[in-house]
Amino acid sequence: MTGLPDLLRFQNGEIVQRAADWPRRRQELLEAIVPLEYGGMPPAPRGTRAETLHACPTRHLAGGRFITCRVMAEYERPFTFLLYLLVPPGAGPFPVILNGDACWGYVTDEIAAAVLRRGNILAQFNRVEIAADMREAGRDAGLYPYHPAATYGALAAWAWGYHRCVDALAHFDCVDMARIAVVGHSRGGKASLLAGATDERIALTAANDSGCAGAGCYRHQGPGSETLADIVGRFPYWFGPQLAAYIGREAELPFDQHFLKAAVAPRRLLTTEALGDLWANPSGTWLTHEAARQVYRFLGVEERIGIWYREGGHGHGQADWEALLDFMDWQFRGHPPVLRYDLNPFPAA
Ligand code: GTR
Repeated sequence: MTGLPDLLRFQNGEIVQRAADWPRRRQELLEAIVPLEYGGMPPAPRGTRAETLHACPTRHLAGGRFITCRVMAEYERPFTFLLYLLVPPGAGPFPVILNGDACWGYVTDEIAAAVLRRGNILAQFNRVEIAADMREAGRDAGLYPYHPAATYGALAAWAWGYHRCVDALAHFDCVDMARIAVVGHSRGGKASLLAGATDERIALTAANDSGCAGAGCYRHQGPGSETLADIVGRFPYWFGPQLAAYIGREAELPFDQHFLKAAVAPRRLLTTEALGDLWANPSGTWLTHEAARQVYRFLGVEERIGIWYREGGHGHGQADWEALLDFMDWQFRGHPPVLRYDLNPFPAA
């Protein structure tokens, strides 16, 4: 239909017949996409510790508590970074939304209060503590010196950050480990999608306007959308070293971005998109969504994958967060959905 590689056929040509075969196919998908596109994942540490550095009430944020925590990934030398939790009043355990984009500061007090009012913890970390988002920073800082022979790029390092935060969240009694959602915007959404695809502890994966190398599509470039040449040219350090070889040969890639989406199945997946964000390829994103949805249908959980488009341009604002909160309330709490998460705005596509 779309010319995208088949998700429900093993590499040896056999058809995936039963839901019980899905974990094996999922593993193939990850092996096709993660090393080549993202340079592989950083090796997991021996363990992860969480040290609470400070806890205090907030006056303005829905009566929540604010906790600062140091996450310590145990390698020969520990690698540490900070995780901030905003916890609603009460004992919990509460679902969590984990966002890695603290470097951008777009989470307003209104957004934070909305997350808490619905009984969720808002957890945030700053992914650039793990790998700088600067081409000139090289590989001498952040996590890279811990694994000198590794080839992972910044997106994989940021996804690793989500995973270590999940480790750290397990140390908090107020956290419901069965209801952890991750989210990120744009390059942060590429990272949250990779994080959710590669860690089955994450119950709900969300990505906002993640586009090229996120929820987008290399084989269908909508008008004005970012291409592989564009992204690798400007941000080579986000990726594995082999990806650039496919510039101009995208049809030969052994994956497209529907692989990453499908690797989240049967867990929950939501992408939030903007029709005016042409750079992020909203129409190509619909195609990878449809392809991944076939897997959810095959597994009998079609309602667990959603996509939501709004008017307007690139950004992660209140409306995008509300769409995620509604989806979470539906998926985690059984509240009837307020919005539609299956509408195709490109009926002719
Ligand atoms: C752009 C980049 C996109 C997207 C965006 C962002 O410059 O080309 O892939 O990641 O930045 O992160 O806002």
